[in-house]
Amino acid sequence: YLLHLFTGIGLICIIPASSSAQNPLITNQFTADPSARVFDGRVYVYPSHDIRAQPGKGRVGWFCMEDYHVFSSADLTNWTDHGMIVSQTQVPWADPAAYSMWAPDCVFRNGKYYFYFPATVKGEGERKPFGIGVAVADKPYGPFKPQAEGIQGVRGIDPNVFMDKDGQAYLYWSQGNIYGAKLKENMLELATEPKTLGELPDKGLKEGPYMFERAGIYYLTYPHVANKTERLEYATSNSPLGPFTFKGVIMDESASGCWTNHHSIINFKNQWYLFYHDKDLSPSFDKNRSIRADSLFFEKDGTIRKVMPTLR
Ligand code: FUB
Repeated sequence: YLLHLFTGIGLICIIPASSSAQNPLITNQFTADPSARVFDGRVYVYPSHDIRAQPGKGRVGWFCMEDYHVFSSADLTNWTDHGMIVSQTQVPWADPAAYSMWAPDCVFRNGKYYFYFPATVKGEGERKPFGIGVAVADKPYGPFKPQAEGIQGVRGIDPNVFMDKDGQAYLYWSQGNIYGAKLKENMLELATEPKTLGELPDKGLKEGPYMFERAGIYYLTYPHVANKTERLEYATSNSPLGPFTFKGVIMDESASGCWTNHHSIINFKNQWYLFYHDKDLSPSFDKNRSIRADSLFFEKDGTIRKVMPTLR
């Protein structure tokens, strides 16, 4: 059962976990591309929201997303759906009928929450490029106000923002390859020219970047089509903009039932976790995905042990 509560912000839905199931984390809708963050002792997950395309609504057989929800949990078991936070019809620069609200991210800085999302730019003819926009809120669950324009100088998908210890913020995104740049203090503009990040595998689509730092090592993690479907890989550097050196695989392609995989990595209560997705609630259609989480471990030398998905 689901418990719905009306609040000043929107419809909140508390999703009780069943007694034993851990994965998938969310069962009241399809979710994908989970960007997990820890804010004030709770885990907030900002996923894509897959729906089923129909004639006249998205491209049948393809990804179809019109909005975003945010979910939170204090224990990674009981999740609250805080409701819709941004919709394609609220973004002034985005095509309001493109159904292309792909993988987002959210970070906290100077008392504000900055939500980064890709969407199709309206009015650019047949090319239909993706841009990346920002919506700003005072709370991690909104209300979020989308900026009037997308980030200038960025075309691509899968935004990820990394806040370094010195307070410098970096934006990463993908457009076939992975790009990165410094963000200005306002979190809304690039401070440097976009650049590629070093010695990543040169063949095969790389997307979904996620950056984190541990013990002075910067980890650039990303899905890569090394063979037929995506696997999660990582590269390391001593600097957030590289050059990065390829290190290995975090999750094999054979571990996933989807063509895509997309992830984030957090430390919560002294345990590292990998958030990723599969198609648990839609076994026969891998564009209707569901998010999962599993523990992640480091070896003594800083390398990442491969994660094997668990369902319970
Ligand atoms: O969810 C749509 C796209 O699929 C994402 O942007 C990619 O990372 C892949 O997961």
